[in-house]
Amino acid sequence: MLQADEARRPAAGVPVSSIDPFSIDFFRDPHPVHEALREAGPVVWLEAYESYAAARHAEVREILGDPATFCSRRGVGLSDFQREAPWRPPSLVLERDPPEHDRARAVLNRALSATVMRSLRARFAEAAEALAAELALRGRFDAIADCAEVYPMMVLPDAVGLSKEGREHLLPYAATVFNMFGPDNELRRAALAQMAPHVEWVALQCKRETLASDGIGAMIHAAADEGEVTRQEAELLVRSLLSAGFDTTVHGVGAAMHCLARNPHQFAALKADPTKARAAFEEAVRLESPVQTFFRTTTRDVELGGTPIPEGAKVLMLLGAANRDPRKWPHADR
Ligand code: 8QM
Repeated sequence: MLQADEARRPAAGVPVSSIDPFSIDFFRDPHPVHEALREAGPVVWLEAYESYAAARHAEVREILGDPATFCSRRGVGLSDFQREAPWRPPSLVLERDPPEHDRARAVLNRALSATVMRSLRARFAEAAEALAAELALRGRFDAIADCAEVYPMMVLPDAVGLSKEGREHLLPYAATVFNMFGPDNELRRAALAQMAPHVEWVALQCKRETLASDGIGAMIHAAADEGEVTRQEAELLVRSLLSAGFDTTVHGVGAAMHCLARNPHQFAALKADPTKARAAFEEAVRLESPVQTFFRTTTRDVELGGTPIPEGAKVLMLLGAANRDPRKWPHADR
């Protein structure tokens, strides 16, 4: 194990980058920066954050496949929960490792099972068709504000069983959660400054008394009745749905429309064969990666892509860069 001081510098020969993958400038046009980070090496040292970064598909897969070495329980943002207190009680699925992760995940899996999805399908399809018909009548619409942000709100809150009151907190809450993963920059400070009312509303929504008795939230609380999780754990699992279910859906739907609008031949091919919808959506989330980055924290000294990484290091996975790695897909941008 290295001394704290040594851990703040990479081993000799590790490419060093001054790129800031959390700056507004970077977000404006991430793809050239992603390419630069991929080409710099299998593992890069980000001097701005004193952390490692992996932008290639192979290394990102290796990290994701080895939670014992690259753990989530010390936080999947830049902040190391072993050094800094988390801003909210850690998520039981996102910020846990096996085997604790799997116990919580099993409860969520049941609440989100194929059977449950089938029971929601008709309502979800009806809402999609109604929205599409309305937007088609308009002739011209904003694909994000008028569709990607609207559709999840038409179906998900009712499916979870949230109260009608206060649903406008959902997207700001999700934005807060995502911005809090980042470094102490203006985005994170702005998130901190405005989060209180959203956090308060979400906490109330997670309670069994608030949730409708026939929704996904109630199904999670049923696992507490069985003694599988505690009441408090059930509330945290509902919180996971409210943290991760909306924003990612907005970005997934947005990505799909963005890609189809810019690739008219692909749009025509999809219209000619709608059974390709699932593949088209998968390809859209590969190209646009609704979740762009997560960190892991090393639990031991390890070698990744030939690079030695000490215990207790934060390692940034650039999922959006890995998803366009030409080593994995020869025409990754297409
Ligand atoms: C990101 O459990 C949670 O609170 C949570 C889980 C996943 C995310 C964010 C929060 C992947 C969408």
